This record gives sequence, C-alpha cells and structure tokens, in this order.
Amino acid sequence: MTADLTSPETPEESRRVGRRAFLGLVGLGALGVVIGGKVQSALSSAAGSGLGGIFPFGNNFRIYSITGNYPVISPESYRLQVSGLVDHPTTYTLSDLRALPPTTLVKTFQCVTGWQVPDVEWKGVRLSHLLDAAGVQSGAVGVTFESYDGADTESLTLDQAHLSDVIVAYEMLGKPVTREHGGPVRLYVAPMFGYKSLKWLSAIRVVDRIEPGYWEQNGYPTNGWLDGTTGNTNPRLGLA
Ligand SMILES: Nc1nc2c(c(=O)[nH]1)N[C@H]1C(S)=C(S)[C@@H](COP(=O)(O)O)O[C@H]1N2
Ligand SMILES: [Mo]
Repeated sequence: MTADLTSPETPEESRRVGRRAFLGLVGLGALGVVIGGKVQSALSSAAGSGLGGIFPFGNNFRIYSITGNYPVISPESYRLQVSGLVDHPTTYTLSDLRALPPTTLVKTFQCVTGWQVPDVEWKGVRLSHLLDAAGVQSGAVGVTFESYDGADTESLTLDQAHLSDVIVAYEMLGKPVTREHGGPVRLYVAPMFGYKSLKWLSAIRVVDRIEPGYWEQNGYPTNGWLDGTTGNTNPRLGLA
C-alpha cells in the first residue's frame, strides 16, 4: 500500500511535487511527506517506535503544517501562556510543565482524512490542571489555543477542556515531542480528530464564546469527535 498524498490538507502544488518526491523516497525505505514543497522524512519519528499501522513504513504519521514550515523553539526558550478569563494568568516553562503531575495516554491517533496510527503513547499535563490552577472565572465558556506558527488556532468548550484525556503534551511516541510533530509542546485532544491537537502550542486563552479555529473555518466541525471506531471512549459532551 502506498501513502495517499492527495488529502485535502495538502495544497495542490505540494501534492504534485509530493507524489514525485514520495515515489523517490520509497526506494530508500522512507515515507516522505511534503509540506510546502519540502520533503520531510518520517524516519526519525519512526525509528524505534515499534509501532505498526496501515502503511508499511513505521509510525505512519503524516506531518502537517499550515504554514509550510516548522517553528524552531528550543526547550529552554519555550513558554506557554495561560490567560483570558482567569484569576491567575500564568506563564509556564517546559520544566514547569514537567514538574506538574503527569498523565500518560495510549490511543489511536486519527486524522479526519482517514489515516490513523494505533497505540500512540503521549505524556503531558492535563489541560484541566492548568485551567484549575489559573482559576476560571464565571462567564467563561470556552478555551482558545494559539500556535507558535502564527496560523493555527483551535477551541474547546470548557466541558471538553476538562476531559481527563485532553492534555498539554511534551512527550509523544515515547520521547520528547519532535519539532515536526509540534514540539516542544503540543495539544493532544484524544477523543477528537487530529486537527484538534494543535502543534507548537503557545497560548491558552479562556474566553466567553467559542472561537472557531483554522480547520473549523475551513469546514471541519468544531466538535471534532472521533467516529467511534478508534477505541477512544469519551462522553460526547457538547454535541450540537
Ligand atoms: N500548528 C498546527 N497544528 C496542527 C496542524 C497544523 O497544520 N498546524 N495539523 C493538524 C492535523 S489536521 C493533524 S491530523 C495533526 C497531525 O499531527 P502530525 O503533524 O504530528 O502528524 O496535527 C494537527 N495540528
Ligand atoms: Mo488531520
């Protein structure tokens, strides 16, 4: 089986270049995913993961970036801001996050376009922990997320944000989240499709109305619940 690079998430130009580049890479045994004309080998993230999947090349994540490149953020310079309708606006460093009670999850990751990766291990801190520490004020209804890429945004209702398998993740596939996967820190919303798991997380804002994010403005549902075939079993809070 070959990778399908014709997902609607891949711009037309990249798709064309991508298929050519991909076919070239198959000979090398690597799965190439093209973003903005650049070929990215998934070999680094596949190495040692021990994961199987629907493609024969390793962990089978496709690397997505709206902007066509990946922000460079050193572990030392990383900052996460929690602000908005909270009593205690807070800025976390990566060490701050690592010092908080960790949560580990092993789940199937599923993109709305059809590809999935089983048994992915994630580690991070529950979003609910950060929200409780910040002290959500009355009148708040949701959370907006921002990315270091300056392009992606996401949102959750407060109920969704408090689910126990919604985490601010600093490990993925058993090691620190790599740059292409959204490191040092990304969101992982286990009960929803992959587009909710915003990469290069920079800010969490508590807000008084749901602000549809990038993918929602491009037609995906704000409540991006998985279709139930992945073994993720959260109550479907907030279904419209
Ligand atoms: N900042 C940012 N986050 C993002 C995206 C993106 O393009 N930019 N793509 C989303 C989509 S559609 C999916 S399926 C997953 C893919 O995660 P991966 O790139 O680590 O495979 O990231 C999500 N988070
Ligand atoms: Mo996706």
